[in-house]
Amino acid sequence: MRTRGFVVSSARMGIVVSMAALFAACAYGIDPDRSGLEPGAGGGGPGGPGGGGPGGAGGASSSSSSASSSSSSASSVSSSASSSSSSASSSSSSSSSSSSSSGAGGAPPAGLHVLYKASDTNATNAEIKPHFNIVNGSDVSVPLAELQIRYYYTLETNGSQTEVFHCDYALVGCGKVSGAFMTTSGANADHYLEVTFSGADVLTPGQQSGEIQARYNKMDYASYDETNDYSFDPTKTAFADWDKVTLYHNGALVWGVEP
Ligand SMILES: [Ca+2]
Ligand SMILES: [Ca+2]
Repeated sequence: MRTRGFVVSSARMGIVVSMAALFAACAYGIDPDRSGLEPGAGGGGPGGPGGGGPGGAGGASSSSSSASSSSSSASSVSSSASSSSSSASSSSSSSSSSSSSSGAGGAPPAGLHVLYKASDTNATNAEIKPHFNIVNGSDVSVPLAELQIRYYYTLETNGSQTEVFHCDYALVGCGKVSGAFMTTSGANADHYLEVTFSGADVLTPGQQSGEIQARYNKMDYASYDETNDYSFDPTKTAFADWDKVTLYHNGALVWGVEP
């Protein structure tokens, strides 16, 4: 009984051992699978994040490009804002943009003109006060120093024949504005005041010089008679185009009609 029982038991042991071996084999067989999954899981890992990454990156880049496009539209707004501010400052500090200018030897830029205003409408007193505002209606930047304004009149023979120029105000600064008196001939004109500019200010397309308030008188403050002056128009008490005030670019007529 004991022996048989032992045999049986040993046989059972054998079964147990063989089953243990099977389990061990199975367990061993699973290991490779597991090790195979690991690369798979590893591949899936990188694949997931990798595929998601680029996709996410693409989404991110599209959102960033839309962000950049909105920022570029923002910059265009700011550049237009800066251009409007530069036009507001009327060429006071735009010397750095003096790149394009009109060719020195080329045709004068078309579209430049000068606005005129009669600040003193009394035609028979001792002062003449023409105010000007140059408008760059051309498509190129023009250095202010390349422009000249002429205001024509007849100089009465009473009193001093020497005249004195004053700049009462100029947006660009009166230090950059000069006035000279020249003789000429024509209907209602034997003299003209020529206003010239110095400095590096540039009028970009569409920009204005801003107000230039000129005034002049005879040395002894003898009276003028402006009723016979070519450029005088007492009806223009606000800035307006006036073709009897002429504008030149490097000495070439670009606006107005000479007497
Ligand atoms: Ca006057
Ligand atoms: Ca006169």
